[in-house]
Amino acid sequence: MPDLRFATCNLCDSLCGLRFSVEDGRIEAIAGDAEDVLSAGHVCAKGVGLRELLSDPDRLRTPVRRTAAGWQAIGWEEAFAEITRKLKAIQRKHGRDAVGLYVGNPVAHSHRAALGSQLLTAALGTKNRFDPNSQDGAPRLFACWQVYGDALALPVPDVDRTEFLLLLGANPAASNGSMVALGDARKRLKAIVKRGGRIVLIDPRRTETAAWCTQHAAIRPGGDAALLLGMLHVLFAEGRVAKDAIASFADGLVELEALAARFAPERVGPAIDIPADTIRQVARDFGAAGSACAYGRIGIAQGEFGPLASWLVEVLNIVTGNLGRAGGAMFPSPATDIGPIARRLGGKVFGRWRSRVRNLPEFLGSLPSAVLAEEIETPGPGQIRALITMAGDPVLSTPNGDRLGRALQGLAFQVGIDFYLNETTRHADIVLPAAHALETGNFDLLLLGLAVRNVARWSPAVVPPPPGVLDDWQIASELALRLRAPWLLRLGRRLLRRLPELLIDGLLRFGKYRLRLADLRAAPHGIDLGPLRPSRRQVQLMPAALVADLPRLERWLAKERETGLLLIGRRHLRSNNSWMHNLDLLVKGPLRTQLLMHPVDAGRLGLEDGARVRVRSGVGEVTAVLALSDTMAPGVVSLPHGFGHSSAAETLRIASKLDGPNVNALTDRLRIEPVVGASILGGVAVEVERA
Ligand SMILES: Nc1nc2c(c(=O)[nH]1)N[C@H]1C(S)=C(S)[C@@H](COP(=O)(O)OP(=O)(O)OC[C@H]3O[C@@H](n4cnc5c(=O)[nH]c(N)nc54)[C@H](O)[C@@H]3O)O[C@H]1N2
Ligand SMILES: Nc1nc2c(c(=O)[nH]1)N[C@H]1C(S)=C(S)[C@@H](COP(=O)(O)OP(=O)(O)OC[C@H]3O[C@@H](n4cnc5c(=O)[nH]c(N)nc54)[C@H](O)[C@@H]3O)O[C@H]1N2
Ligand code: SF4
Ligand SMILES: [Mo]
Repeated sequence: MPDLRFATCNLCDSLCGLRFSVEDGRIEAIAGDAEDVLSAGHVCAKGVGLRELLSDPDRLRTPVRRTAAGWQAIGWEEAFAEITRKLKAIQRKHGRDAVGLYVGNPVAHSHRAALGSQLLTAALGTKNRFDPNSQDGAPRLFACWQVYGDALALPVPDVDRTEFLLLLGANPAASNGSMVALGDARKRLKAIVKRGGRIVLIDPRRTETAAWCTQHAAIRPGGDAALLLGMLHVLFAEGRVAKDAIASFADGLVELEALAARFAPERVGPAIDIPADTIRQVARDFGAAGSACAYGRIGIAQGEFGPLASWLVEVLNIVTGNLGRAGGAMFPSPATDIGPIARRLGGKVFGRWRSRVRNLPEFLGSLPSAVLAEEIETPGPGQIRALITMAGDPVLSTPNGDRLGRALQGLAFQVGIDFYLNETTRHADIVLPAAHALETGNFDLLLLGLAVRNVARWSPAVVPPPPGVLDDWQIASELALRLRAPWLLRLGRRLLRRLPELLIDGLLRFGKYRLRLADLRAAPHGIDLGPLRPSRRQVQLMPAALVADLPRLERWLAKERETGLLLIGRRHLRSNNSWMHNLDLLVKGPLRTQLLMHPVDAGRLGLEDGARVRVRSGVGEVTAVLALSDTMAPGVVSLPHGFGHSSAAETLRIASKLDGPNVNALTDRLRIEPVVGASILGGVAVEVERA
């Protein structure tokens, strides 16, 4: 008889509770946990694919060293000793900043990896720390910091009660939601329509999510900030702004009204390809709904005006009286509130230091990834000579990634901490294998604070790690202490190993619900702490740092339209950023990496469905298979990111056979929005021709 174990999937923000059948220390089957307090049985193909992930023959199971004769297995002691010696020598000779650190997206879904990466960051003491925020969340985190005074104050849409949801640049039918834990995106969004509510989708592509919505409007890439100003114009002009209700906690209302007055729908409509009448209608519907919430994600964050659009989403929710009320945009009350700690440590979170070559600002402790290659390539004091990557693949996930791949070869020393020898870690001198969260136990510190119900959930280890494999906390804390405080290691690795759980227990005990980790351990399906609670906080509607970027938007609106094609991204349910591509279960079936193009554009270019095409941007070119699709807005084409594994033929034996290019060979590291330094990865001007 197999053992049943319950744990949360940590692959995406959805936080599905899964049921694992375990026999002889191996996972035999995975299903959704029908009793899970948040997801109630939901699981997607990736969650089922966790079984293949853990047993993937290409997964690293021992530290390895790159030699002229290929990869050589080495022991942990040898690996730790060599890494410590090399990093110390480089920092002693060239200063702390000579060692760079890239901490990738999966770290956000594992408390042991997250805490380990923080300790390693502190031990390295380098200004050259990087993470995916500048490709992802930075515009929204910056906007929320400006509006709510706290970069961790992130409201989530109260989807279970809302009457009207406005989705901008999000495709939850593929991503399962982002910066919000929905448990079951499909069920929750479909329920809105089922109970008579509406969902309006703003996206240049009529995506899989459009089928769940009551209305879709195809927007010109980058147009969301202008659209939102057009909507605010209508709401103010028609007296639908809840002025009295918000006056006591919102600053800047008068100035906001004056600003919105300049953006009549008739002015912005032609520039964003959405008719003025549609802008008016969506604004009126939003304002008239009993409750409403706007929610914007990657499509707006990676756009030309990511911070402006992210700011205006918050503003729209606030001025319609939907902030902190049921059915609106609400602040979760998680069992562990890291906000107060972060605030105490925080203070200023932006521009405390700048990048050496291009003078771009730090945000929340990290520099924009777009400067990584130049910081490695450019000689002089402070040059990056050694790099550690932990759970990331910046060669595939950051702009001009192929150039970064070349720059890595000039490093004196590189370390990777990963399951795989991927396009980035394959350049490393030493790669350390990490255990998966299902092999160590996990608490999703971050996403539990962004769930659409207040829930608490501990995930115990489901199976043991492969013999001898350490987890991210063990690896990062060992390195950190060897670098800075080796004497602490003598206190005992047993205590050190348990430290993350002791910390979680402490956070729970001091949290709102006075829980203990033991309470969570005793509740395998999680603890439901109720629906989101109404709350109120002081808001700044017109933050100077964002207002300062409006003239750029005005110029964009006034500018003559280019006629070429604009490239946007796309996600697929069976893929996860740059990985999960080495699992046959997930990648088998039809090709999913084509360049999507509207038939009208293809006709004009004389291209037919299935043709191999060359896609060229200002910085690079790739080839892809063309697929004609009237889901695309004319003038807009789409490619998914995270592919381009062909160079890893020996170490990613399945992924390397996939026919998909590295889309970040086309994105430009110099294309940065000026507010927070985020990369503009959307709306890339490209030319397409037969290859
Ligand atoms: N299956 C799967 N799930 C994932 C991931 C994955 O790779 N695969 N990645 C995870 C991560 S790290 C994240 S951050 C989230 C992201 O989650 P989402 O934000 O939902 O990301 P996408 O699915 O890329 O949806 C972005 C949408 O924006 C549209 N878009 C592009 N440009 C514009 C524009 O200018 N304006 C508007 N309005 N729309 C635009 C695109 O057509 C696309 O449909 O997903 C997470 N979940
Ligand atoms: N053009 C374009 N570029 C994009 C995006 C886009 O939409 N368009 N999206 C951006 C976004 S939103 C993000 S978040 C980034 C993501 O980009 P990255 O930050 O590079 O993250 P991933 O691609 O998820 O990195 C996956 C690596 O982490 C390893 N890994 C997974 N789990 C663990 C773990 O628990 N421990 C360790 N040690 N390793 C682990 C995997 O084996 C894999 O090699 O990409 C960004 N890049
Ligand atoms: S939706 Fe996300 S959390 Fe749920 S099973 Fe799929 S990958 Fe895991
Ligand atoms: Mo992301």
